[in-house]
Amino acid sequence: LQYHFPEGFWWGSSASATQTEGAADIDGKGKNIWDHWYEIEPNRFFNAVGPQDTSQFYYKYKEDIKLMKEIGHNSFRLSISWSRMFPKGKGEVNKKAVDFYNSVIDEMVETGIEPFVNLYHFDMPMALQDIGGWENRDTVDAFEGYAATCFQLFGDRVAKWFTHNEPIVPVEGGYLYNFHYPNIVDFKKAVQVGYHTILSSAKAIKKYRDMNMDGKIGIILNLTPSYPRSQNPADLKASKIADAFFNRSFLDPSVKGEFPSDLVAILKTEGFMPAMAAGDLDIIQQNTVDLLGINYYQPRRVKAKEHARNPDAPFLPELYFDHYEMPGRKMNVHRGWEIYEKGIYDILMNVKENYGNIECFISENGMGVEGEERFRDENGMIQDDYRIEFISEHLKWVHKAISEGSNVWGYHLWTFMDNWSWSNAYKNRYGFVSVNLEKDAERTVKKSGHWFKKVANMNGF
Ligand code: BGP
Repeated sequence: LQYHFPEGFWWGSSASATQTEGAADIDGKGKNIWDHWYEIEPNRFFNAVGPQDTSQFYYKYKEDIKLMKEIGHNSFRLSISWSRMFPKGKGEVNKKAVDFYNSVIDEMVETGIEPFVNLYHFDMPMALQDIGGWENRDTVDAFEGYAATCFQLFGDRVAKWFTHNEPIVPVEGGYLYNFHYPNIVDFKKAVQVGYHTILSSAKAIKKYRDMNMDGKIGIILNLTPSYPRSQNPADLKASKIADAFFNRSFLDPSVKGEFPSDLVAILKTEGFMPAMAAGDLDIIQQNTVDLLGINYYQPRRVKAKEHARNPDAPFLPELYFDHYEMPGRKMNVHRGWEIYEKGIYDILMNVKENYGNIECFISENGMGVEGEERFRDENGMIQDDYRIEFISEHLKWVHKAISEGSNVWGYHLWTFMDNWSWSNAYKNRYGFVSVNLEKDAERTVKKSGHWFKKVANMNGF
């Protein structure tokens, strides 16, 4: 083996409730923002396919968990649907939801796949969105209650918890760049939403520890290493500001318990400091994560601002920098994202050097490809060699980081099986396993799934 990984490395994949379960209005589940948005604007979604048409994990989880085992998984990350557990976001827990998650978790444990459970993956219950969602501090309390219920009900079998997946994405999508509900542009609200999310994470972590649970709790962040166009001071400065807005904004409070001072200075100058209550900052400071999940897809390339600021334009972080397209960059054309494998190593080294080398793992990395059916061979297998190359090129850099002392403990692909994606629906396919939407969501393992099995079983490649 050229690339050998440490004993006990977590091999697996990740997914989320809204993207896989289906059964969106069944067994007492309440609506979340995606159900609602689809109802009022179905054409926003690729081919007008909404979250009720996902891969039917709700019905097929037993088969799926068997398949996970078959392709070498020792762990799998799922999320709990808040609006399935609490149809109104709080109040009485939905017994059918408890039965479902109990059964999924039991099945995983019996099969030998460690459940990594995330509490919030973009899916605000509509009843709470109606009072402002994360804009409203009451949602922080509701989240704490929901989290405590999950710890209580499932914590005997789940030893790895995550409060949020990519908490910056609902801020960007919902309040800055128009790709999540409520789909407005309002930086003041964006900051409040981000702040409440961080507070909710710290409060859930505190709850977990107060309840003396036996396990670890963390957060999953999408980190986009910020690279300047050149080493000119102006480019370097722009890149550092972009890093503050998009990485350190959530990484610093989650791991260090404090907000980055350069970001706070900008928020103060611009008049965007969020409303806070006495004691909040202590809670954030005292309840940092045990474990960090890192989602990595693409870098962020940045250059100094080239045009003067338009005082009439709504405030966006881009007032402080411009995006930069590096000539000759490698692209995933289906998603429009740059592929830069070394980025994963740079993140891990940054976490090692500047974040106390906290225990971490790659919680998402992957390649969405449109029209994969054309790669299906006569035996029915999708020959996704590009995915194998994508994964192995990233794993090489993870391996190098380990050899230089990084405390990284796993690699989860996004995603296990092709699933429904926020606004892109089923356009791009990411899975180790393909899902045939025309044929009762029939699953077939792709070449990458068979390859991954070998990697996981040999602990390297
Ligand atoms: C991450 C999300 C996932 C997943 C993935 C791929 O940001 O955590 O939920 O969707 O990106 O992105 P997309 O589906 O938009 O192509």
